[in-house]
Amino acid sequence: MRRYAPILLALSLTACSNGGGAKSGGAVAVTATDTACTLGRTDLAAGKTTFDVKNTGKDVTEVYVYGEKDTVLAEKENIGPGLSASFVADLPAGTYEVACKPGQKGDGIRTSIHVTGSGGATAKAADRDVEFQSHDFAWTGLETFTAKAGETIKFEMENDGPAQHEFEVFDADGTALGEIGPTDKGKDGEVTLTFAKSGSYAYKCGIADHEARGMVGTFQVS
Ligand SMILES: [Cu+2]
Repeated sequence: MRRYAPILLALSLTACSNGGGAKSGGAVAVTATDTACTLGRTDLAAGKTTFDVKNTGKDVTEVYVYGEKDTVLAEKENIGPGLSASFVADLPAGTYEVACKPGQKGDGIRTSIHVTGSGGATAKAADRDVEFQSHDFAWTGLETFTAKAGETIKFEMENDGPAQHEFEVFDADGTALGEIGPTDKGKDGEVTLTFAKSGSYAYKCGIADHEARGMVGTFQVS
């Protein structure tokens, strides 16, 4: 940790000298219809931002924040017609895409967002990488996985298929931490997560009935 301190200091000084533009805070309104995904603003300050989603369409929708290679940094699923839902993304400086997915499928309707300043949970470099495989209907390589509180882990999943699979992680309170989104057979997916608290964390595949078929598990953070 110590060796990063000078870099973080430099970034925060830069952010201050850039003026107030990136500081405009508050929630980002996302209006999702069956054919559009409109964001209240696309310039965000680094750190935690709440996305307030309103689904004014006729279809169930979901909203994702994607990083590089479509890494899922935050998401909210199952937002019914006429309903609202909120989620928080803790983003470091960079360019991302917000996608609404009417019908909860496909690549979604995407808008680029720009984040400036210092902060954001996923800015941390991973302490270690964990590679594992998914297949129908289980994962291989996580059997003995444990972590220490405060650790940042980069999970790299290779999907041996044949079906698409996901890897969703929840903390001891049941809060979604992040996920590797739907990954096709033969493809790789990754997500970097920081485990702030100790406890029993759960993971599952959110596709169709895969959880009921056994794609669910837990690991301990001590
Ligand atoms: Cu699956």
